[in-house]
Amino acid sequence: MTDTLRVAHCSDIHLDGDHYHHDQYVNASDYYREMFDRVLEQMRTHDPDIMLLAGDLFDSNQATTETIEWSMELIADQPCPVAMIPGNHDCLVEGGIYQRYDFKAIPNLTFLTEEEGESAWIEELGVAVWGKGMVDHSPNFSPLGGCPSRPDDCEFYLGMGHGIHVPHGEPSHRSSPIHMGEIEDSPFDYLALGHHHAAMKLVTNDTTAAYCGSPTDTVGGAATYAVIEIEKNNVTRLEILAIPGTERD
Ligand SMILES: [Mn+2]
Repeated sequence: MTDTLRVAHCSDIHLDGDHYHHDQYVNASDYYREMFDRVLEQMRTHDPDIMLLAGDLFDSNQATTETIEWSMELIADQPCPVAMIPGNHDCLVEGGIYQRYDFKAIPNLTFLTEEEGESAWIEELGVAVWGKGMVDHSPNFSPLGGCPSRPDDCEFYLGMGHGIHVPHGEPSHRSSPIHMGEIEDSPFDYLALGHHHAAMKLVTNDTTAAYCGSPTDTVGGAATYAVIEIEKNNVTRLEILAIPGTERD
């Protein structure tokens, strides 16, 4: 078992999106697919023990069969365990992608889909990972609500959540709120967040969390992902990194 857990965190890929058109792509969806491929390639350069995908892999539940099957093969091809939650764009609606395609059959993928939240173990790493499956992106959905305390026998405890960051003192009428107080009180060594496309580090005395940004949106200044190193209850590295060549002037 490892003493230092290396984590690579990506979110908000929005496969089959059509928000960005680039001259070099005939179809907008080609851009999203290429950037998912490229961010995984970048993440692999850090030799991660585990990859986390924190929601919105797809831009909508109308993604094409070709893109869905391509993404399943790409996830399966990664050389390490991958943990994933759905987001608001690919939430667990009736007839949605994750009902039609069995992502849980991907051997290296831990897909957390319970509406009340669920924990899974990646035994070979001593990792427990917790997350929720979003069904309804509404003010009533609390992405971190009810997260369980740290299991006694895990070496590393990871959390995942997809929703809007609510700083201290702000009203909470937004859908899928993640309050700063909840982040501070959360029991995880690292909390991987998704939904904001601009990366944001949220580090307190007790918890290290981050929105890693998006590999397909440069709203935060570049297309980004995060790399984290954890040494037994102590995060020693949290870096937001840009996919080379995506930095905006
Ligand atoms: Mn989202």
